[in-house]
Amino acid sequence: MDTALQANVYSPDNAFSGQDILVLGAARSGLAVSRLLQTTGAHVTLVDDRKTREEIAPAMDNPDVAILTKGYKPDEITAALLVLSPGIADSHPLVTSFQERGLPVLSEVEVAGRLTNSPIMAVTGSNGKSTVTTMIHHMIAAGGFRSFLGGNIGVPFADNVLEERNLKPVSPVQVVEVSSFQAEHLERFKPAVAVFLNLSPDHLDRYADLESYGQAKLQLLKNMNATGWIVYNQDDDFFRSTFSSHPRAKPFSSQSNPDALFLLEGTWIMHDGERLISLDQITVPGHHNIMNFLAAATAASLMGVAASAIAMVMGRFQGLPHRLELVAEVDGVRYYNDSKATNVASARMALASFDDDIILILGGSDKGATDFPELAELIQDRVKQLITYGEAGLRLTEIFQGLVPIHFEREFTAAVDQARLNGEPGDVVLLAPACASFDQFADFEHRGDTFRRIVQSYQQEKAHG
Ligand code: UMA
Ligand code: ADP
Repeated sequence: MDTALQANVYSPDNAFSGQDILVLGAARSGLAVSRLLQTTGAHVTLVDDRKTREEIAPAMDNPDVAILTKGYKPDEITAALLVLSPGIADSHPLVTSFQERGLPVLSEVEVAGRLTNSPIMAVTGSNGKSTVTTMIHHMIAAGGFRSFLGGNIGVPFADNVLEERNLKPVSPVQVVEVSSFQAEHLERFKPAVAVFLNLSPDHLDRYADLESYGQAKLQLLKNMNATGWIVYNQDDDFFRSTFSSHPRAKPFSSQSNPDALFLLEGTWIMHDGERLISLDQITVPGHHNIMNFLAAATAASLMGVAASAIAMVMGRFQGLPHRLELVAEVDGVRYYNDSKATNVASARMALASFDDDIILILGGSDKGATDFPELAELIQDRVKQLITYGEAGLRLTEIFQGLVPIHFEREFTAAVDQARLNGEPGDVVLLAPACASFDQFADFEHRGDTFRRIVQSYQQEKAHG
């Protein structure tokens, strides 16, 4: 089998040199892609409709990037190419204006992808992207490559491409988490390996339906030719129907499958008909993390990483913060931070990872069209008390009324305190909110860090009697 490494390298493209480019959105992606473009000789203007010059200037360390802020006049815009930050939808007037004039609109990921000649490993799906991207990154590094980890995970891909261009390391590989937003406005992006994890309802405030959300993710494939590899979840209906007869697609699955490179058999992960690693040696919780390992292992193996290096990473991987993270045990109650469980599918995985006696904290801001009742069966089976909070809290209370005892608190802190009041030895307090965090927090990390701080304050209280 040919490895993706030999197959899918393509030339960097400095065609942005001398071009007049407008970058929309002066946060992580916009700042990073502006810096990158400027170093390739482009004339870059960074525009943000919500931030002031004073807010942007300290973060924009390149004086040659011009800045426009709210209140800018349309005639200040002379660019012939727009680069869009992922958080900004196509309905933005600047996008419409460029499109109406027939001018190109590209995503940050597209631009960065044109400026590297390294193999790109792209990971997409509704849940597990950051986890699998990080697993792959460690496996690729264990295989002797210089692995760059970036994309939706928080470090812009453009920053990593700039670093790679500066460092010129031996054997670089760009491992990139690609959200559906980032997969919009791709034109020539060409991963060596593209991983498709799962599709479940999410971001339905931006997409008309599940089909168009799924189609956005499939944009990753646009330029994959006879040499790249696809890794897909055979247990997922959408991706199975898309890829099952594709000649360059390798499945992973919890079922036995002769085409899979790595398999789960009983309590072993198998490779090439042999036992690779026992599940006893794996510390991250949940069956979904075993599936994540199968996906990551398949992708790393397609890049030529040895199975022994892959197994070593499986044995050492500790999971990421805010994803089913054990924060502490206080008074015999274990507190798990799964603040990143911002949709129903991930909250289901969290609930399925524990037997019963769960005190579940659910709430925050609803992302739109969320099918919360899908949680009902697991809640009824495993949850002894449901605590709802925030903007979506009362709606959640109404939905699950009668199934289990429910308590509503408007404030997050009060919700966690309520969980503590109800906890008994052996219980699990699980923050798996199935909602976004934005009603009370800057992001899911802020919510998870707040949870951690509250739980640590319980520990300190105990320590000081
Ligand atoms: N802005 C405007 N006009 C508008 C709207 C926004 O000028 O009409 C400006 C804002 O003032 C702000 C900037 O645009 O300055 C925000 O851009 P952004 O939302 O794209 O934020 P970034 O910091 O660049 O972060 C993005 C991703 N954000 C989103 O997709 C919403 C980050 O993913 C990603 O880590 C980062 O690029 C680096 O690649 C975050 C995310 O929430 C984690 N992703 C979603 C998810 O995981 O569910 C998809
Ligand atoms: P993403 O980057 O896609 O949001 P993360 O790895 O950050 O994915 O995990 C997000 C949430 O999904 C966490 O609650 C995590 O426990 C859960 N999760 C991780 N892997 C999977 C999976 N394969 N299927 C469903 N949920 C998952």
